[in-house]
Amino acid sequence: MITIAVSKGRIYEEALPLLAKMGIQPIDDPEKSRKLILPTTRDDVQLVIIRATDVPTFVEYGAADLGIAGKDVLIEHGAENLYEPIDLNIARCKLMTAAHKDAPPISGRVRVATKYVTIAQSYFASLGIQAEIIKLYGSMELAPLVGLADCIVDLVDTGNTLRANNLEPRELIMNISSRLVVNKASMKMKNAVIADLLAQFEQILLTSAQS
Ligand code: PRT
Ligand code: MG
Repeated sequence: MITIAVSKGRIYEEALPLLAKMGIQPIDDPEKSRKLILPTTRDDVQLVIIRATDVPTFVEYGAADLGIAGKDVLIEHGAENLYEPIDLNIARCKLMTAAHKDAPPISGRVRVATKYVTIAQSYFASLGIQAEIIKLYGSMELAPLVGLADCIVDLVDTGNTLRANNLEPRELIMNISSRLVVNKASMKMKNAVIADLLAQFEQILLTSAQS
């Protein structure tokens, strides 16, 4: 059995068409069903539905053979213990700094609210900016509005969330997309099946890039 870890929401929605092209279609809809393990139309493949930030952990420990996770999550978690063979180019967005639209440019000493503590720390260090990082688990946009932080580090797609809160994007830290990750032991022990799945993923990405 091959277990693939995926999170609900945007990654699942964008991964589904790719998986379908490989003949892997979940029997239940995870947005409706409460099941956390979803059998698929391929007898030897099942999906486990978990939080986006938990995907690297499940794959690292071999609880899932494969996983789909955002580059943001992989960097923040540390992905040395995983293989990351394929950029699936889905769930794309930008990791950026953002601040109140009337706030001065970021400089000197700053307070930064984010859930990406590790990325933010090394980003500001690389610029020689002294940053005090405040870890939040959500609603980062609120922090500058209530005086908790001077700026935030967060994902931006359309920019609507920032705009709705009188914030504006400032500096691009990195472009983000979702990656296929593989457990290192599975890669050896289940090599034939996994190599075949990787080749199928690559073929599908190639075909969709050409069309
Ligand atoms: O939601 P939950 O707390 O369960 O977990 P999560 O937020 O980690 O999961 P999810 O499904 O929201 O995001 C999973 C992955 O999708 C992330 O790790 C990214 O790699 C990727 N992704 C792509 C995004 C976005 N685009 C995105 N826009 N993740 C989050 N957002 C959020 C962003 O944080 C901000 O709140 O959407 C808002 C901004 O969107 P715009 O369009 O208003 O700019
Ligand atoms: Mg979310």
